[in-house]
Amino acid sequence: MDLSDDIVIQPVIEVQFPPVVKIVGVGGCGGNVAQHVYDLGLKEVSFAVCNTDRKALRDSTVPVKVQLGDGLGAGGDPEIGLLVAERSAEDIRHLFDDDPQMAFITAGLGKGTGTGAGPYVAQVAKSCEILSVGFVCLPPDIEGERKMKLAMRGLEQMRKSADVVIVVDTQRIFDLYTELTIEEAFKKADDIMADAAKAMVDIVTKSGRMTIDMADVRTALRNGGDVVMAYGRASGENRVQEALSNALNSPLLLQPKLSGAKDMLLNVMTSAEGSLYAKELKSIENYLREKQGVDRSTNLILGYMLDETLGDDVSVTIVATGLRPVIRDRVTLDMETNSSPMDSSSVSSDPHPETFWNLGDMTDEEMRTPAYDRAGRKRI
Ligand SMILES: Nc1nc2c(ncn2[C@@H]2O[C@H](COP(=O)(O)OP(=O)(O)OP(=O)(O)O)[C@@H](O)[C@H]2O)c(=O)[nH]1
Ligand SMILES: [Mg+2]
Repeated sequence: MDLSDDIVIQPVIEVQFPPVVKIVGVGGCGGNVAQHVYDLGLKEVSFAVCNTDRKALRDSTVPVKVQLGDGLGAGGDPEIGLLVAERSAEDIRHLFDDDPQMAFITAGLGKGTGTGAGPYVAQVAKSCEILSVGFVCLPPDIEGERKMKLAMRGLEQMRKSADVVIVVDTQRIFDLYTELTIEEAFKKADDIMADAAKAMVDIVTKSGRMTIDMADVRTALRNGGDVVMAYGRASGENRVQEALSNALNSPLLLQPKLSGAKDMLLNVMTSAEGSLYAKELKSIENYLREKQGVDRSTNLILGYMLDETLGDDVSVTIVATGLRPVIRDRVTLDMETNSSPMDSSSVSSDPHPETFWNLGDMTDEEMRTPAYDRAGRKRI
């Protein structure tokens, strides 16, 4: 008998899995952050950039690009940023055709494109049933009060549009790292974004004894508001405490402590060789209770997974919701109340109720209708 009669050779089918995370950079800053993370070559992450600035799009090596408007910029006006994004609604929707589980929409707030179009893109991701994370950078003091005010309004808008928001305060980076060049300082913000994306990919792709899966992440983050995502790694006798403190004592975290967190995902990873000891688990609990003031009201989801690249190290990733960032303690932003120190929750009321600032309440149908039609006027 000819052996080949019985053997059915299956064709090799290449299965393309959707990426875990998509990073969409909106505007100049957003595009820079996305570019930096793209250059790191992370697995399971797809990338796109949207901008009103054709030059910036031309210079980007991120493979998917959406030009908003005529390509000549938004002139620092968030309403223009929003209008041109609405006109490109279909292109923006197609950005999510690769069906990621989570999308980070990254934008610098205070000018036109990121502030206006960033929340819109975040809302589109959310309307596609993708967990939508806004990752925003606030302007440094030197750019003045007007930019900061616009930024705070953009932040409120992002809070309405995305499931959760991570805030990076660029001025804080400049204050802390006075000896760094501007480029190096910006890279600090880029690194926070990269760590957050990597942490999410690890959570979803690694396996282990106690896994956290995407459903857990969704439960914790759906409409979770402001979120802390922190990552730390350490080795040695006190590796667990040190990894936790590397993650949580970062001066760039705008939430001073985790006490009061609503939901918390805590993912611990080691290699099989460097496995976690029971006493180390106890010291994690002690650290969170004693040093961070986390009590039993926080819904803690614990994961323990294996990553063979870690050797003797332990890594911890913490994602906590329900903690408002403390944004600045020296800039007075609310002219009416003159209140300082300022928490971002005290942003004053909305001067443009008909357009930009009401995006969060829009229906899907309204999202596809340009604002100039909704408001009965043409701006551009
Ligand atoms: N952290 C960080 N902030 C940046 C970067 N580039 C710009 N910014 C800040 O982000 C804010 C918004 O700036 P851009 O992103 O350039 O503005 P845009 O969204 O392109 O808006 P228009 O140019 O008006 O269309 C400003 O306050 C900048 O200081 C960057 O690479 N990293
Ligand atoms: Mg720009």
